[in-house]
Amino acid sequence: MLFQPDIERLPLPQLRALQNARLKEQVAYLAARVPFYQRKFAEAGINPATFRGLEDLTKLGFTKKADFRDNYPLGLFAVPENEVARLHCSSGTTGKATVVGYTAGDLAIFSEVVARSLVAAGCRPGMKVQNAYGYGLFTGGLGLHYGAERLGLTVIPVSGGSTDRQLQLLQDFRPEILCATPSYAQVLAEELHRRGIAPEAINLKLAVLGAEPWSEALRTQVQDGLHVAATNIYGLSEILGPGISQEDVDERGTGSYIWEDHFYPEIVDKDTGEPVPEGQPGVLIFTTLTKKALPILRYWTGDITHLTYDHSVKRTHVKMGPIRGRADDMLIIRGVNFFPTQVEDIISQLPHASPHYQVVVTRQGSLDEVAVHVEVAEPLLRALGLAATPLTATHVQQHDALRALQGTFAKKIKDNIGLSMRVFLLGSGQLPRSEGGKLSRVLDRRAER
Ligand code: DLL
Repeated sequence: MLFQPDIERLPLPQLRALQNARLKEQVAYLAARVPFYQRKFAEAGINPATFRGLEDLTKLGFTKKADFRDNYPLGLFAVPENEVARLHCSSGTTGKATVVGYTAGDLAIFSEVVARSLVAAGCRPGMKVQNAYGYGLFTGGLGLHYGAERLGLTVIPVSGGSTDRQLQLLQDFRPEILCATPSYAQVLAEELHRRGIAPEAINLKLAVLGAEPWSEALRTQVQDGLHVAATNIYGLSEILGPGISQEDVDERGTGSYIWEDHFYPEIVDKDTGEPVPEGQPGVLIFTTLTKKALPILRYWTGDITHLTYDHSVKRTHVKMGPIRGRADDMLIIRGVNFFPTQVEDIISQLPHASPHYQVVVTRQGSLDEVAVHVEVAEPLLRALGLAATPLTATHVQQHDALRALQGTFAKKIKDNIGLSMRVFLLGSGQLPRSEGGKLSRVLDRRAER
């Protein structure tokens, strides 16, 4: 399976006709099977028998994370349990997990769109891939695994973590492709450098990075450090998992193609829910067009981005920009709006800070207070003999390099964002991660008093 022009270059009128037909089928299917959607159709005054397709879609409200929680565990499923071939959970770190499921047919589509994504990333049958996404309930590990097998790659299913072993395998098995979160790819690049292993001593050529927001600065660091072309892969469990959109290796920096034959995207205003014009930022919404176990209409991802059609490129499918933050992550602190990714941009300019950070907002009296917790980069910790111990305020007081990092960081935040934030330095791995290896970038504790 390689580039598929009949799907990826389908002229827009035909793509719309395909989406329309599939959406009508999906609505009729849900109307016959899922009480949650039967109620939603009734509330919106939609008669599934006369539903016209895309033009009627916006009459329907959104499906939100809370709807999964209210129907925990399998209340939104459209098939009996014995037709569910696999279950996964999304990586939420608070409350009940979001449970998602797939029929055997859904899994075939999952593999197909991941394989298609890997082709766009530059992967070709016969190459080897080191898959450092977490295996388990997280969709990243198994999602990339089966997509890679479908494409005809040799898979090294190492999962996340164990940096020593990752580096060993990179040298011994010589894979051309690394699949990992961008922050972990950066850890590997730094470790390679620290151990004096030349990027040429390994055989990597491509990195397929996703599952968390990342910046162009991080792309440069990973590309330079590992000698790879790094592309973005995006997805979410509620809609499928990885493979909903993917950047083309020759069009890096111009957005990721959304596989529109399976997922219909919209961008809406985060306050009004109304559609916004092409190119404008808003909340990304997805409707599944072909899923059978858990079809979802108008899912509110909470991710902020924009969509653009670019007719001069390889494919007709729409491109999404990078995720600039989440609707529920945009913070208003003492009247200043800011996205945690602004903190990330500053961190990427600080050589002694790692990309692992967390913004914590609390309220003291009537004033909002913001603290940024950031893990110090490993090389500095090692140089100070602090690699194995949790970092405390006393350590920071004792070492000039740590005090300087703390001071510079706080000053840059004040200068660039216009807010004073307290900066706390931590040792590596001290911030809590979810099973998928992800960090919640924001803890908003203002309501907890
Ligand atoms: O993270 C699926 C995935 C696995 C994607 C491996 C790519 C690679 P969830 O755990 O359900 O699924 O988390 C979904 O992660 O709504 C975004 O906020 C964020 N996210 C995923 N990919 C990207 C990306 C997987 N490329 C949530 N850039 C999504 C920015 C991303 N954010």
